[in-house]
Amino acid sequence: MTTTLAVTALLSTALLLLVSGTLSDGGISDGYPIHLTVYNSLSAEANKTYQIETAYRGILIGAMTTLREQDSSFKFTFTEDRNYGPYLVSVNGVAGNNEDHTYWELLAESANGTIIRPDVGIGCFIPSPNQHVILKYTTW
Ligand code: B12
Ligand SMILES: *[C@@H]1O[C@H](CO)[C@@H](O)[C@H](O)[C@H]1NC(C)=O
Ligand SMILES: *[C@@H]1O[C@H](CO)[C@@H](O)[C@H](O)[C@H]1NC(C)=O
Repeated sequence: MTTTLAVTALLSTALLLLVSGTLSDGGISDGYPIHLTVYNSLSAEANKTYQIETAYRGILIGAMTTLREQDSSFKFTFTEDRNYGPYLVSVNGVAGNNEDHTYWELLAESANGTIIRPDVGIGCFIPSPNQHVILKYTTW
């Protein structure tokens, strides 16, 4: 009887620690907006900027997929690379290709205004709240 009680007490404590541990990780957090600019540096076409709602620490491709569902003026296609995940092929009907050495480059503005080139693709990049993300059609 005493053993059962002791074990139960121990288990409850463990469970309590587990729960409080999870909660101190932040619990359930809200998503946030980000800004996405589509910039074709190889044409005179005007930039397009969209505001997207992301999940809390969600990946960029998820926010892009939501935007595509909500706004028919925004389109994109990608292929799946086994090592690096989704490769962005086209945005709004404009596709990169190997012959012309064109591609969609992923850029992001950091908090101090510097434009960085993330070292991962759209399937791994996690935009921060209100971050300005740029999809730039360019050459390599
Ligand atoms: C050349 C190259 C490119 C070229 C590919 C041109 C071409 N068609 O040949 C260009 C300039 C287009 C490119 C673009 C990008 N790249 Co790159 N690229 C490389 C590099 C230097 C060599 C790849 C290669 O030729 N391998 C040999 C061939 C035989 O193997 P392969 O499997 O067929 O290679 C293909 C894939 O690597 C693919 N690819 C290239 N880059 C990327 C990036 C992503 C996210 C995906 C899914 C696929 C992919 O294109 C290659 C040719 O088809 C590698 C680094 C390295 N030294 O390996 C980085 C590398 C693969 N690229 C990387 C990145 C981050 C990018 C960009 C996201 C950069 C950016 N911020 O815009 C973009 C992709 C954006 C998009 N549209 O989705 C990272 C990926 C890391 C990761 N875990 O996500 C690497 C590892 C470099 C790094 N920074 O560490 N890249
Ligand atoms: C389009 O956006 C890019 C990246 O933010 C910027 O450098 C460029 O000046 C913009 N072009 C126009 C015409 O606004
Ligand atoms: C801006 O911030 C980035 C990291 O977010 C850093 O690497 C860079 O040095 C900073 N640049 C300036 C001018 O402060």
